Amino acid sequence: MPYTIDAARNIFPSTRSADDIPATTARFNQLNAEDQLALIWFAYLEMGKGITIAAPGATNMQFAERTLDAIKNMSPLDQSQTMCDLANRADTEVSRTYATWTPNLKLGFWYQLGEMMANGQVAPIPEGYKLSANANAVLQSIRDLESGQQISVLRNCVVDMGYDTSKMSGYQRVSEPVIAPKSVEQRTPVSIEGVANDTVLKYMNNLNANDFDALLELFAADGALQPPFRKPIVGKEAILKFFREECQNLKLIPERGTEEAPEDGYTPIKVTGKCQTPWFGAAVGMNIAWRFLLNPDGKIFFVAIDLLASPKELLNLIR
Ligand code: 45D
Repeated sequence: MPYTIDAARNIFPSTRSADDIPATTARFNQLNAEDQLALIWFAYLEMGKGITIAAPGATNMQFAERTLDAIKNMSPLDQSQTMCDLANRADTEVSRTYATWTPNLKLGFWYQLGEMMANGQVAPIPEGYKLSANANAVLQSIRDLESGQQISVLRNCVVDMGYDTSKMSGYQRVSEPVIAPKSVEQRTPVSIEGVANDTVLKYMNNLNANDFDALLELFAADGALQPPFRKPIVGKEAILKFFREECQNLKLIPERGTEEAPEDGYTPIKVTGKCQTPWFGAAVGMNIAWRFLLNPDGKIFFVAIDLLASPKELLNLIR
């Protein structure tokens, strides 16, 4: 019987992902807007002592520029209100514009707002702001996470803000420009202890080179990719859109893996290792598992990317 995507999601079921991330995100989303903004501010300040975030490039921010300027020109009261509206997912012009942006644009926008809050151009979190007991508990949970999990929670919080796109019609999604793939001389091929499979190696190398067209060739027509804590993205067109919007300049550092015997022609392969985001570079290495299922033609029928519960999981290659 050929595999379904639902069945494929369960390959290597002993893989433990970092469930604290969705749990903490859900608790954050229960807080009121003032608490949300203040909590992120405090978390961001504390994290900033240990790791530096890379400023987004100017070309990448051109789409958020008008909104940032509009906020800069508001009264401090309106600035605070605008930020609360974003956290409340209120129906305002700024919240609607924000909702059309890709995650990286949303992060870059908040990066700039944070700078402006620090230098006095935008209303800061009031001095002496006291978090509610619930908000304090969420902040403590974030402190207790490893850094790769902390930045994942922050990213989730930012991505969830703004008006609900499902209530908007006829809008155009706004994303950063797509950069050219790395030239052949600039590429450094990966090697994976225990895995020599060509499709898997090419997956890593093409993603590291931003070569999304070549990467897409590795997928089956009905193939799917499941990002951490998300539903599978199904079909080549949707996968290419995802790569262009959310996967530029990632660094995949696979370490080891295992290739199982095919079942009905479908080969399960698990790889573990690190992944770096351009926002934090080598300062934050996220512990990742890739769970591949290749079809009888050697194409990717399914791949799940999991953020692992702990570094110990990097050694878990059992079925
Ligand atoms: O509200 O193989 C203030 C895939 C206070 C692709 C603020 C992948 C007020 C396939 C501080 C101003 C992508 C799935 C806010 C692999 C306020 C594949 C600002 C995995 C919000 C491996 C806050 C990739 C700010 C992965 C500026 C796992 C926060 C990538 C900034 C993971 C937070 C990337 C930032 C992650 C977080 C990036 C920049 C988790 C970035 C996180």
